Amino acid sequence: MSFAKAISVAGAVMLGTALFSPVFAQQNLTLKSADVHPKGYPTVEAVERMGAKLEKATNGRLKVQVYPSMQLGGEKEFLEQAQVGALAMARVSVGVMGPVIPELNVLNLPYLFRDSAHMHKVVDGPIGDELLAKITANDKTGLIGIAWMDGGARNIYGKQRGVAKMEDLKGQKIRTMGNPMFVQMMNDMGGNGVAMGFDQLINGLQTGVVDGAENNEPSYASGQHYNYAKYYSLTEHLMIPEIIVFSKRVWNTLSPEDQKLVMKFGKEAQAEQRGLWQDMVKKSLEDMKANNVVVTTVSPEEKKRFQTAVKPVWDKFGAEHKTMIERISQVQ
Ligand code: BDP
Repeated sequence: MSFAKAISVAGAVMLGTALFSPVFAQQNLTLKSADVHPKGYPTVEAVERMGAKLEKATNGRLKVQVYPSMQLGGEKEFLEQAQVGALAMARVSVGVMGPVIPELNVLNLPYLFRDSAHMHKVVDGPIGDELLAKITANDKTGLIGIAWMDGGARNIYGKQRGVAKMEDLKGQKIRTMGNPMFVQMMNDMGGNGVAMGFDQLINGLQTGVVDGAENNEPSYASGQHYNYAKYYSLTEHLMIPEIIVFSKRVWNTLSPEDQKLVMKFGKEAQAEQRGLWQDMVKKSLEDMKANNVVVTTVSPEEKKRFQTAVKPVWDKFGAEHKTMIERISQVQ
């Protein structure tokens, strides 16, 4: 073979390589991910484990670096950063995703799920897959839906007193996540809803901008919110799944093989996080006890009253989700 021919063959091979096995298949990349929770929290741990698997499967080519503890701000900021590709992944609550992906807002309706098992069944099944696909299909948001995480049930906590009935919420300013649905929900439940980022909450409690908030035991305990609000009441008004989203900008630089790995390990993270969650709830209850938290139970009758009280939220925000609500209620 002449020298010139050899060069042109090499060129054709290189061109072929460029066309058929994209250069991005071999890139080294550290995928940045963010979470409001600290290291050791079930969602942080699950994403770190997902990263370790990804690193092993790609011989160190792909790594995940989780930025915990609101180092990168609150969840609204995470979504913005993922949209522009500054973050590859974000673990956020569906609470903040609702206003961004309208189809997901159905999961934010108060007292939607009968119990945790119902919620798990829904997100693990076809409805869960369908809703993740809605994120990916949404052109405006620039996000890919990867996996669901457990967030237990949310309960109200405050500085002044426990909430055994609606009247106990009177005059209390209660922080909710930034979603108009929750502000109205809190107002309907008898308090005054104040939307605020999780990253603003401790300051809000300290300065008296709010008298309380609502969250699951792990968020309350790991954030040591009992230092500012000791009364924790089991209203269980929301059972909001959490979610891992991926930046489309970063996604499009990954080879199809790498994309498959991210999806696969994401699904595994979803299953693994559930066990971590159970342990964390137990640990959080112990921590709350050790810190003299006053836990108030809510009788089934009073829970019924709360459910009736939030009907206007369903009328206003649920109407567009009628079919999905029906499908969710049929999941056994
Ligand atoms: C926690 C969620 C977290 C939310 C937070 C909140 O894990 O994603 O940011 O609640 O209330 O339970 O903002």
